[in-house]
Amino acid sequence: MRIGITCYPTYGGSGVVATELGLALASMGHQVHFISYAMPQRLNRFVENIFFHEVEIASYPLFEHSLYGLSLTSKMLEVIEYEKLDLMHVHYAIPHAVSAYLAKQIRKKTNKDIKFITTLHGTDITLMGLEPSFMPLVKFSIEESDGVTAVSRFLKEKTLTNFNVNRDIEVIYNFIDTEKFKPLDDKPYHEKFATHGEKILVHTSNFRAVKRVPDTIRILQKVKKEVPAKLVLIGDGPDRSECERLTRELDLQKDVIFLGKQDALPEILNAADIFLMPSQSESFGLSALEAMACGIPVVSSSVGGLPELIIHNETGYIAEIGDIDRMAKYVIDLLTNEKKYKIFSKNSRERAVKYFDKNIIVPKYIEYYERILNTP
Ligand code: GMT
Repeated sequence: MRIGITCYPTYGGSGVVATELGLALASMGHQVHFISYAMPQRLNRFVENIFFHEVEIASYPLFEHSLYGLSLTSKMLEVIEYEKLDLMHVHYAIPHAVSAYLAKQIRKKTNKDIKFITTLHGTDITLMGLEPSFMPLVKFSIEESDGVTAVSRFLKEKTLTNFNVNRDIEVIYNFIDTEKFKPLDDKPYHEKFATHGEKILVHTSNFRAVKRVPDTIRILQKVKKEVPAKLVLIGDGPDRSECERLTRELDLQKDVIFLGKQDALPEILNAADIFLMPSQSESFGLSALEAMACGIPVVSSSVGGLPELIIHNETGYIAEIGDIDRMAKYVIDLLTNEKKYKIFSKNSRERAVKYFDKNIIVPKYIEYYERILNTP
């Protein structure tokens, strides 16, 4: 197949899923054309069967604000026509699904068609999509997509109820390469972080309010009262300054390590003992899955799709949003019970391999593409 993929190219889960999907499809011989305003983060090398088409953003004194959605439609039309695409797959509804819809309508005018599939990832449904100004547009683009997938059962249900849509939505979970994300015998960074043999807590995100990163620092403060521990924070975003301020306020500068954005995730995750995900909202929790595949138990909030990924009392623990006392208690429990820790670690890895490996999930996307292409 010749597939066009549009996603946000930045350090977020939807971009990661789209890029890894494109890479997997290309390795199977499909031709994949990424269409976005920048090269997706994980696409930083030459790969056979992968092509990148940059959306140029028109500038003109009259256009005080970017016309990205329209420029994207124009680029989609060009790539669909000249690269003879069979299908467009857009990730994150706003504005990608609307741009694809427009491209489809424009092609129809010349008696040509292009089918497009929209994958809903999270805040396009649970946060941004609910803004009154966006809501009708998101609802419309979901209804008009030829196919729609959601990354968890939770997200599918939210879409059907929040937007009052009546259509099929296929649940296709996030996936990872469990050969890349795996427990390593050699843990090169563990001693660098744990200079005095401390336990290591890790969190990785884009530091948006929805991730509740300050909770991880407060959890560390409580854990440290019982177990020597440090917190490694990976990623960057709007809440980082507040997190650095909180770290100073709690006098934890020596115990919280801000790494910023990092590429060597499997190696860094392998330095960890526990992964924290205290999110306000989380449709799936890709970064928790990455940790689980490395054999790191996760302590998280009970929101969204997290209970579909993390099995309470088997692969980790789940607590109410903001219940940092309970989350800290769970962390201490795991860090002070070696036998239990080993079982949770093994369960985490096994669950990631059995249910969320790319070799299990990518074929589900291909089957779905074929189903949509074969639907009249
Ligand atoms: O919805 C977002 O915040 C955007 C998205 C991203 O690009 O970071 O994250 C979502 O998509 C991921 C991949 O499907 C999911 O694993 C994340 O749980 C989800 N984030 C939220 O729901 C907050």
